[in-house]
This record gives sequence, structure tokens and C-alpha cells, in this order.
Amino acid sequence: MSEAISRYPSLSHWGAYTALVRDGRVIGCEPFAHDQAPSPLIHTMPDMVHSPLRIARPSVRASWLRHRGAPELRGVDGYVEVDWDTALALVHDELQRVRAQHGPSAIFGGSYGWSSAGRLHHARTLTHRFLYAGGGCVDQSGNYSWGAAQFLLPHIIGTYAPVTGRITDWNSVVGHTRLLIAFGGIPLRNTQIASGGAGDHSAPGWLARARQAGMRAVVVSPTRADAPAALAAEWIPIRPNTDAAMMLGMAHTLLAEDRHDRDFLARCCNGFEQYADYLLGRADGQPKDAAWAERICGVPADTIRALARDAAGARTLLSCSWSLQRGHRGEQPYWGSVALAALLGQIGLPGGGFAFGHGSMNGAGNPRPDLPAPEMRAGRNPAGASIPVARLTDMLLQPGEPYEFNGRTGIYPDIRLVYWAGGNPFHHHQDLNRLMRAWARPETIIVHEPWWTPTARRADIVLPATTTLERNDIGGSSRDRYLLAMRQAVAPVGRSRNDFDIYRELAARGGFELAYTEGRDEMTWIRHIYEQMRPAWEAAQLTLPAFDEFWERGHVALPPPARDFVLFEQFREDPAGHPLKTRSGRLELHSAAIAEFGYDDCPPHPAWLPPVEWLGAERAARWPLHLVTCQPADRLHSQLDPAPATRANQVAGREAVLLHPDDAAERGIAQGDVVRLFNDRGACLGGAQLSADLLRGVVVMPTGAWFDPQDDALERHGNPNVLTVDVGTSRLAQGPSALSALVQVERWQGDAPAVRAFEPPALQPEASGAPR
Ligand SMILES: Nc1nc2c(c(=O)[nH]1)N[C@H]1C(S)=C(S)[C@@H](COP(=O)(O)OP(=O)(O)OC[C@H]3O[C@@H](n4cnc5c(=O)[nH]c(N)nc54)[C@H](O)[C@@H]3O)O[C@H]1N2
Ligand SMILES: Nc1nc2c(c(=O)[nH]1)N[C@H]1C(S)=C(S)[C@@H](COP(=O)(O)OP(=O)(O)OC[C@H]3O[C@@H](n4cnc5c(=O)[nH]c(N)nc54)[C@H](O)[C@@H]3O)O[C@H]1N2
Ligand SMILES: [Mo]
Repeated sequence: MSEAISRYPSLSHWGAYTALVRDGRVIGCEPFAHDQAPSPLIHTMPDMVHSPLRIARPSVRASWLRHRGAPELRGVDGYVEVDWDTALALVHDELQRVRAQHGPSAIFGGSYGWSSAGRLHHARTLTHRFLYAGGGCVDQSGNYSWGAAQFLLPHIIGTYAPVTGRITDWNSVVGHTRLLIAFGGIPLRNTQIASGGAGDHSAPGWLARARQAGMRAVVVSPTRADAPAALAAEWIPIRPNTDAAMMLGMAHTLLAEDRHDRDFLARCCNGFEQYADYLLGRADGQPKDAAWAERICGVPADTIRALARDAAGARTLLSCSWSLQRGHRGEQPYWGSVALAALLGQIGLPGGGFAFGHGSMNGAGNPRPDLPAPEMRAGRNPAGASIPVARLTDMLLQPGEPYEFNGRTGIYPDIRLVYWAGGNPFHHHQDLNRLMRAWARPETIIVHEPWWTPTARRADIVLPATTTLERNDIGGSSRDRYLLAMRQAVAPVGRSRNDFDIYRELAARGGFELAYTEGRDEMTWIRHIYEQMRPAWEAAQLTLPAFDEFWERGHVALPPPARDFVLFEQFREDPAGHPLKTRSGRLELHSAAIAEFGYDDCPPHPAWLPPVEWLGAERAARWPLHLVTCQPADRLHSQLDPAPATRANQVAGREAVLLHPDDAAERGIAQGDVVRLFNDRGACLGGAQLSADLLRGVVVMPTGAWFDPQDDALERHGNPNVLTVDVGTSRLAQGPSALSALVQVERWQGDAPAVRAFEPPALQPEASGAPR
């Protein structure tokens, strides 16, 4: 045993760190020296890398290996471990067979998921690269994060850049904003995370500076927990999914009291008249006044009116969390907030206007020069086929059926083979019992995974992938000021291989290795990705250090930006000279393009449209609690769930479910009880955690507990996606409606079934001789 500890810089979606290695094992992690607020999640890495749930060898589902059959046994069957050569031959033959018999539109390679932070070894990108180079596949458009916003915003503001990161800088907010109204709040648990990894967790520092500058903050949310102490915010409780009504109530107040900015509306907006008609009730006889809004959202009319007046009287920023648009009709609160900001007339002024995602991800509003982040390109999909990201189950269950999406009609393809690497649909998708039925339809399912996740154990061929610390990579987020070197710290665990190399070998078997690799290996790719950023640096008159210097030092810091970024500053100054990329070139309060679609579920102006499930729905008589499935504080989605530090936060051995003490008392539920959450889609168990910081009638259960169904009637571990609804936000965006779900909760009587989520499936070593 040697005593020496070696140190390797690395990066995860939850932050940059140095891995400490002794005797070939990761024994600890130290945060990146320049991180102001490192996330404790980095300390789970040693347990995760050396987890008993690592997949040691390529594994093939027993019934599939025997006779390519019994798809209904996915999730039940055991696995036969095979050598790499056997596994790669099986994958190659299946891809060839399906391509030859059915073409690329029978292969589903959307592979949605966050994968790992490094850009070269990003599993989803590599899956696309491999399948595109091999002839194409069916892909997924959009994402679960801001799926409704991505397709709505271009119609109304000409871009969706404000959800990818380009919002008014925090510098401008601290300097100028006097009132911040945060719909959905700014929960700091979410700012631990940045897609592509954060060098610096900047959000807590910005909140502290804003508070010091005397900014008033108002958080509108079903839970006080969304108002961080660092902000000393006032809390306005609101019924879930009703923000659009509250925004209309505020807008009506501005109009009725003549507090709207006529000059801004005339210069910069299109369709004010039609929107005003709706607000004043000229068409339907119902003014959308504060009293009307109160009946829907539960916020007192006086509060709505006072907030509207305050907003008109001060430099005000309206910020919406991404969660607002992850519910049914999620287009409406986003359009509603843009329209309300337009009435206030401060769009394009320092610290004013609208913004998204301040509490959704690290680095939203973090000042950063407009330089590219490192990127690995997937190339072009020659099949040109894709479905809206969250229509996964519909596609599998309804081949040949039409669907509508953003003004066009598509036809669901007939999928024979599913290829997934870097995502966990049995985490991320809604109505998992319905997905289970759909999952039995394809002939073959292939998954790469480091761990025996719920998706891995529902695949036919499972290929073990390395984790970040077992390979070299480069990372950095478009919201952060660091480029980070990621150096291999330990040898691959078990027989795992890099996703990059698995696909390289398969591409070689398919005769397209060069198209896939472009002749580069790991280190030449990393250099290439780095050098691709150099022209942009030079154009900005900046010097990107030599690659070797970067690799040696472990990071490069981007300089601070020359000036504050203010969203739509130039457009405001000169709307004709800097038009938006909308139909009218202006901000659209009424959209002719959307009107042409003729969708009754997304009318051409912001509106209140009752979601399928909310506390005001008829269904609430039977299912009286609104389930909010927020992001988990102690992991990223389903990642890190098996780590002992994460499991220590469970209640009664399951995911915690937050209940108001009065809602709990009515049901005879006490703190720490096992409870059953149920509706007509399914049921799951959870551990009761009582909290008075909740609106009554709302229960909160974070996502991410590894899916552990006893059968389709009971999930044992606390995965709330057995309860959520699997319908698109509207025909326009077809985004996920995860945050619109009604449930009932009851105390579990007697012994609760044991959780089996962290037991790997039965594994049988390959029988001597050839398998088959
Ligand atoms: N009810 C409800 N559901 C939701 C949401 C919600 O708010 N409510 N939020 C949605 C949102 S916004 C999102 S983004 C999705 C997230 O959904 P996902 O992105 O699917 O969730 P993750 O758990 O991050 O899945 C990533 C998977 O990649 C694997 N992985 C990590 N590194 C590697 C690697 O190097 N190679 C390979 N092959 N695999 C790797 C991990 O083990 C993990 O299984 O969930 C969505 N689901
Ligand atoms: N720790 C951690 N952080 C994460 C992630 C993670 O898995 N773990 N995932 C990351 C990803 S992929 C994404 S996309 C972002 C998601 O970012 P968000 O979508 O903003 O995150 P959520 O936690 O789903 O929701 C934020 C808050 O919105 C409130 N809320 C829910 N519904 C409503 C509503 O109808 N009205 C109002 N006013 N409030 C509502 C909830 O109380 C919740 O706490 O988070 C990122 N950050
Ligand atoms: Mo997300």
C-alpha cells in the first residue's frame, strides 16, 4: 500500500473539483479553488465511481439472448454477462438488420439526457454522432427543461436565447433593479447545477449583493422554500399552474389605472389592441381583473393590485423559473410575463423587463463575455427525422399516427430499435406505467450506462460505460467563466469502456470509422475542441493560452465582459434598426403566426387556459392535492441517488414528500410515516415530511428516486413520475406537462414493502461455449 495521493482536476454538472486518488481508487474530492460556493454533491464521487451498482461487463437480457423475445420481461429478466466481442457483434448485427429491413426511421436515437459534463465524452452527443454517421435515426426536438419556452418564445420575442442563458446581467440587476418579482422563486438548491459544469457557483453571491443594494424581492410560489434567506424575499403563496391568471390580473390593473407605458407599446410592440380586448373582456364579457384572478390563483386581489402598482412605480424585473412552463399550457405564463413586462415598458432598460431561470440553473445572469463554450458536434442527421422530445411514449404506442407540433403535422415512426446512452427515461418521463407498456413494443433496446439504473435494467443489451474520472476530457458551461481540464484519475472500473470507444469500434464494424472519429483519438479531440474556440477569442482581441499550458494548469478563466449585457437594449433604442426576428419585427402581444395555426390550446395572445389538472379542476374533488415534482437538492435528477450521502436524506427509507401539517392531520399522517401517493395513473410510496411553509392543498416530492415498481399498481421508492400526466403543453410546443398532477395521499398501513432499487439484476456469467 502506498501512501502517495495523486490529484486530478475534473468537472461535473455540479461543479469543478480535484479528485484525490490513492492506490488506483478515488478517495476524496476538493472543490475548485475559484468556486465561491462549491456544492457538497462533489463529495459523492468516490462512492459513485466505486459503487457496487457499477456494470462490470457487457450484459444481455436472458430471454433476448435465447430467442430475441419476451419484451414484456424487460425489468424482470436477469442478464447473461458476455465478452466485448460478443456484445459488439450483437449490437452491430441488430443495427444492420433493422437498417436493412426498416430503414433509419425504425431506429430511435434521441437518447435524451444529461449524460456527464465533459464535452468530448458526452454520451448523448456521441450517440447522435454515431447513428448519424451510420445512416441516421429518429431524434428528439427540444428538451424537458424549457420545452414549451423554446418553441413559444421565437414567435413572440424572435429567439429563445433568454432560456439558454442570455438574460440581463446580474451587474445590471444589482445596479438598477429596485423590485424583483420572481415567479417560481430562486431556490438555491437548483443553482448547484449547470449544464456542462460550473467553475464558480455565482448565484448565492449575486443574491447577497442584490440584497445589500436594497433590492426588494417578492417570490410568488406554492412554497416559501423558493425564497432563499439570502434574498430576504416576501412570499406570496400561489396555487400551482395559475401564474398566467395572476399576471393577467396585474396587467388588467395597469391598464385600468392607466399605468401602462403607451410609448413603449406603440414603439416596440405588436398586437396591444387585441391583448387589451382580452384583458378588458371585450370579446368574452369577462374582464381579467384582479378579483377574477384571485378566484383562480388564490392570491388576494388587493395583493395583485398593489404589486402591479409597485412594479409600475419602480425599476422592476419579472423573472420566471423554468418550472412555470413545465406544466400543462405552460406557454401562457411565459407569454403572460413578457406581455406584463411590455406594459411596464422597461424591457431593454438596465435591470428592467423580463428574465427566466434565475433560480433554475447556476450562472443565469452571470456576466460573461460572448465567447463560445467548448463543444463536440454531432453532425447532421441524414434521416432528418425527429419527434417533440416529450412525445416518447406516444411515438412508441402510436406508430403511423399523426400529431401536431408548432404549425406542422408529423407522423409517428414505427420504432423497432431503441438506442440510449446518457439519459434515464425511467427517471425523466411522465406517467411511467404508460412508458412501461410502450417500452415493451420495440424489438431491441440497447443502453450504455455506468450503473444499473432503471433504464439499464430494462434494456436487452447493456454496455458498461466509464465515468468521467476514468477518461480525459474538457468542459465548461456557456453560463460560466471557466474552461476546465478533466484529467483521467483512475483506470476504467470493471470492463467498462468509454462511450467514444464503444461507438468507434461499432463504426469500424459498420465501415464508417473515419466519418465518426474524423481521424482523431481522445487527446487530439480534446486539443481540437480547445482550438476551435481560438478564432472567437482572437476576434474579441483576447489570447487563449496554448493548449499545453491549459492542460497543465487545469483551467482558463475568461475575462469579465467589457460592459453589462441588457436584454433587448439595442432593440429598445432603435426598434426599426434592430428588429426582433418575429413576424412583425416587434414584441408580439398578439401573434399572427400563432393565429394561423388555429390552435385552441394556444390562442394568439396570452390567456388563462385551465390546465388538465389543477386545484380548480373538477378532478380535484377526487384527487384534492396538487403534486409539485421539483428538482432534488441532493442529486442531479436520478444521478447520485444510490450514494450513501444522498440516501441519508430519505425519510422512512424512501423519497421525502412534503405535506402541510393540516393536510397531514386530516389524513392521520405524522412526520416520518410511510405514505402512499396515488391517482388513476399509479401510486408510489414516500416518507412524510411536514412543513408549514407550503400552501395547503400542495404536496412537494422531488424527482430522481430510482424507479422501483413492485408492479404497475405500486412504486416502492418514491418516484413521482408514476403519478404525472403525459400530455403535451399544447399543440404548439408539445412540452412536458410534468408539473400538472393531482393526487391523493394516505397513510400506509402495516409493513411497507422493501425498496429494491439498489439491488443489481440477477447476473449469470456466460455459459461455457458459444452463447445462444
Ligand atoms: N416529474 C418531473 N419529471 C421531470 C422533471 C420535473 O421537473 N418533474 N424535470 C425534467 C428535466 S428538466 C430533465 S432535464 C430530465 C432529466 O432527465 P435525465 O437527463 O434523463 O436524468 P439523469 O438522471 O441526469 O440521466 C442521465 C443518465 O446518464 C447516465 N450517465 C452519466 N454519465 C454517463 C456516461 O459517461 N455515459 C453514459 N452512457 N451514461 C452516463 C447517468 O447514470 C444517468 O442514468 O428530467 C425531467 N423529468
Ligand atoms: N439540485 C439540483 N438542481 C437542478 C437540477 C437537479 O436535478 N438537482 N436539475 C437542473 C435542471 S435539468 C433544470 S431544467 C432546472 C429546472 O429548474 P426549475 O424548473 O426552475 O426547477 P424546479 O425545482 O422544477 O422548480 C422550481 C420551483 O418552482 C416552483 N413551482 C412549481 N410549479 C409552480 C407554479 O405553477 N407556479 C409557481 N409560481 N411556482 C411553481 C416549485 O415550488 C419549485 O421549487 O434545475 C436544474 N437544477
Ligand atoms: Mo432540465
